[in-house]
Amino acid sequence: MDKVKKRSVDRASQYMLKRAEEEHIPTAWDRLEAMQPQCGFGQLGLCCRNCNMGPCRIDPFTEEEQTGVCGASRDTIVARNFIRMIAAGAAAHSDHGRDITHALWLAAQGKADAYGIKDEEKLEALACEYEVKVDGRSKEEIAEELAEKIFADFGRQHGELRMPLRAPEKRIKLWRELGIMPRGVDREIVEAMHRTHIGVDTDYKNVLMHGFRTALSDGWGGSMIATELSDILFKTPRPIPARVNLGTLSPEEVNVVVHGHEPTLSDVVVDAVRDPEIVELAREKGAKGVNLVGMCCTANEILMRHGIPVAGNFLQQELAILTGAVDLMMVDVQCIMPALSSVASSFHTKLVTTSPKNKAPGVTHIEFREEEAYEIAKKIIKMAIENFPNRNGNEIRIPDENQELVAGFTAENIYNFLGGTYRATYRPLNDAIVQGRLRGLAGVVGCNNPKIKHNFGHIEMAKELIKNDVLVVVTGCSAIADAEAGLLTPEAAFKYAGKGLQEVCEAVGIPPILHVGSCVDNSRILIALTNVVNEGGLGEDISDLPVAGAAPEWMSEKAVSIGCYFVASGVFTVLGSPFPILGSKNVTSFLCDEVEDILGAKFAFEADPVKAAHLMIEHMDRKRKALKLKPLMYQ
Ligand code: SF4
Ligand code: MSK
Repeated sequence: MDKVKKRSVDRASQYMLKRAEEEHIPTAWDRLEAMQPQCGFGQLGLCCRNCNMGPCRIDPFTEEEQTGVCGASRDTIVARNFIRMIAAGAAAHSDHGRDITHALWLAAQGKADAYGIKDEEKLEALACEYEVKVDGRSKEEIAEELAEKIFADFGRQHGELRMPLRAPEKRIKLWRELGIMPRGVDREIVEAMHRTHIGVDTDYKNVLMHGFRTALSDGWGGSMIATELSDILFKTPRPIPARVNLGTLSPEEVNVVVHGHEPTLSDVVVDAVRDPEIVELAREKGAKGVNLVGMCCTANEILMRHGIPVAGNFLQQELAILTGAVDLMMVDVQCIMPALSSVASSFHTKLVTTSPKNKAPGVTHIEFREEEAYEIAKKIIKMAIENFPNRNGNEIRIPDENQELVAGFTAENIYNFLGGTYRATYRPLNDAIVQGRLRGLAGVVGCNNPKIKHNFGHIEMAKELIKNDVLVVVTGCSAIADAEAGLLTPEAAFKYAGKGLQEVCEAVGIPPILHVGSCVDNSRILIALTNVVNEGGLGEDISDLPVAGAAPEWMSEKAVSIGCYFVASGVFTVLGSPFPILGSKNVTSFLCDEVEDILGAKFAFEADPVKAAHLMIEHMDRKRKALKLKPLMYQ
């Protein structure tokens, strides 16, 4: 048992890891072990294979100024590799945003029956921002023109992206002065690839500043578009109770797991599992019904809007199949381990890919088209039902872990819960910070990574922050980790929060940690921070606020982009493991020090989540001092 306890703090995951060990089914943890020692050049960012004169690698131990064949220095190589990670992360989020725009565009023309305009108020507000005429037009006409204008933001050749104009004025001015105001979403990503081609940008600072611009085109562009249009199409979340962990799988029902990121198909699956024909078919096959659960960020999307249970986060995807109870796992894009097909082959589980962008050898592919979303959803669920009788009863081992949570917080509804009942206002939140009831705000986000004990970083950091009167917002796999530890309930405030935060939570009945959605929904945090600035009393820019961000268990390139758009927006950000940049002292000191004078924020790396929380707390205290805020009430 010791080995599994070292791998995860979550009891359900430990239970499944034990099974994996007994049955000799390798998981990500075993593959990480087998991968040791990992490539030191790669870890330090010192390997370049951007052209065929290479690959070139720079000796990290030599004092000599070594270069690649073309003459690229270690600084250039490290900076180039780093911004290619940003570009890939920004591309993933933004392509997600484009797909949602496409669904809205089809729905507006009546070409995708499964979708409709679910939040008209938000549609109209966004239409006004994009200068789309609203008066006297149908919601479909408005939505079609809005979708066209948003498509144009992806490929914009002139001017600036629209959504960054939501940022505080001072920040926009800074971005313009620095020449990093994002232009077209696709343009910034393409330019990142161009600049890092052999023989282009060799000034590491110039390379990195473009990295920030690329990241901004994600956070204030592609991701924000994904969030806003998903709210319009699938409805804006409201606080909603639900359940989490592998114990949400049912021994008596057909279990369908939706995994990945995009809500376009999964949101329709939510309706399809309730279709009488589906329910009847499930009964015919001897099941009590169909149990839909989510995994990773697809889970967060349908949890936030429909209260669908969450089976787990990134490192639990293989473990879900190891229960033997998953009849079908359908996946779309991002964070889907290629290993799933081999784990599934040890059980009766059907794995189905649905995106033309993500197929896997030997895996059933049922291609998703928005125009036939409902029929496709039903086809996949029927396949799951047909597979139910193939379950081997003796093989089923579902852990008994099934925790309550509350999700569904947004930048818009936070103020309702913090007391703004008369008019939409962040005043009560700002006042709580000004008066010292709350120390500040923190966003803890990002993935799991088998290099770090599963969920440990997220949970310990979140607990330390709330204990110190920091209101925490969470997204992605971090949110799921905290939920599994029971931290996303109003009761958690009494158990873990400091007295000031407890009072705030008690007054309005919210958990001390607010789940604000999937990875693209980190854009909600940017909006919430802007609202805090605009409300007044806490400075003129996001970098003035007593706030901080963290990704204690990050692994994906998207997390690199997220970290960079937070720093570029003025948020001090701590990572649980370093970026692969330590091969260049100059790049490291630029990102972890000098950039603070330029952007008002920087990165720090700290593996111990409690120490990392204290770096965030110290930062908040410095900002409180600079703002001359009152001392904390209870600390
Ligand atoms: Fe080597 Fe330069 Fe080619 Fe990179 S771009 S592989 S450093 S020659
Ligand atoms: S799913 S990007 S592992 S948070 Fe968004 Fe989780 Fe990270 Fe994927």
